[in-house]
Amino acid sequence: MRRFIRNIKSMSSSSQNFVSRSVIKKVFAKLQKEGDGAVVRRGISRSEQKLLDPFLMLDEFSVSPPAGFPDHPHRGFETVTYVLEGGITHQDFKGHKGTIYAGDVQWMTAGRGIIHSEMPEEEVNKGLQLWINLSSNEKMIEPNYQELSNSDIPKAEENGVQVKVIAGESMGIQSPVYTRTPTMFLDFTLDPGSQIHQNIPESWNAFAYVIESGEGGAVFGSSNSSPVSAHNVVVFGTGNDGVSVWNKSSSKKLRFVLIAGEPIGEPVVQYGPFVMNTQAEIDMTIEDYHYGKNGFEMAKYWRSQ
Ligand code: FJE
Ligand code: FE
Repeated sequence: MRRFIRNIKSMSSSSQNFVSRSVIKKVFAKLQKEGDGAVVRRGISRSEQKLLDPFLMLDEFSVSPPAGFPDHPHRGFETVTYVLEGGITHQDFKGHKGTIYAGDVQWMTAGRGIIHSEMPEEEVNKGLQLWINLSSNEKMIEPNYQELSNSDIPKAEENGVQVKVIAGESMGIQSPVYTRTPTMFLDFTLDPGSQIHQNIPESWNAFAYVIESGEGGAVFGSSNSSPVSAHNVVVFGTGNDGVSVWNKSSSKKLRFVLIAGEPIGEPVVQYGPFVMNTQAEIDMTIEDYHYGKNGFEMAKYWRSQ
């Protein structure tokens, strides 16, 4: 009931009793090479994994043919690909194939194993890819896809704020995505001069990633904190009601994603695209991949077209 009352409060423009989390770290996502000739801005990497459990990686990608992410494996986590411009075609070793375009989301549970390619469709292809860890009892589940086209994603607008609810709930609307690790993934656009107060469960880890902002526009946590520019990850401390955000630009919209999740609290051992709990499990995964076992049966035969 208390949670419900708070939600109502967060939806209204008055915010007298809303206590925002504060910003504990900012990380500028530097350019780096990944895949085959592709360039990504990596906002979350190993150094943020403890602070941001269950999140393992956030890449803002920009890729043009012939560059891309050709055949590679994953095990032990989920990848969420959100296209901002252009399109990405994926093909996997089980015959799954499809293209997602601007505004579409692919929520892929790699589970025990996927081998796939992710290649650009158009001249300019941009988006975000988030990696979410799975708990030890879900790392070896069957792979699964949830694909949402732009029109399937619930949207709401209120007081100059638009939200697309990719996972979780905001402004009283809910995403159809099933999150094995409880996750909130919201895409906000704030008109100049507008503000939001978004509830987040107290124990969840949370961050924002600024996609675009006018000079001095993006203000997080408290209205007098220093503004954040585009391509920065903003890590919030836990506790309190959620996060407050202001667009202080007088002319430009502010667009950012707000992502939060329930921490898993287990050891993380990562070897590139394999994420398990122990080194022994990583050694086993490398062996499974090499010999085509325990979910990687098709590894020896399959190549993308
Ligand atoms: C990867 C090789 C890869 N960031 N952002 C090794 F190709 C990849 C990989 C990606 C990726 C794909 C898309 Cl569509 C967007 C990405 C990395 O596929 F993660 C590792 N470790
Ligand atoms: Fe991949």
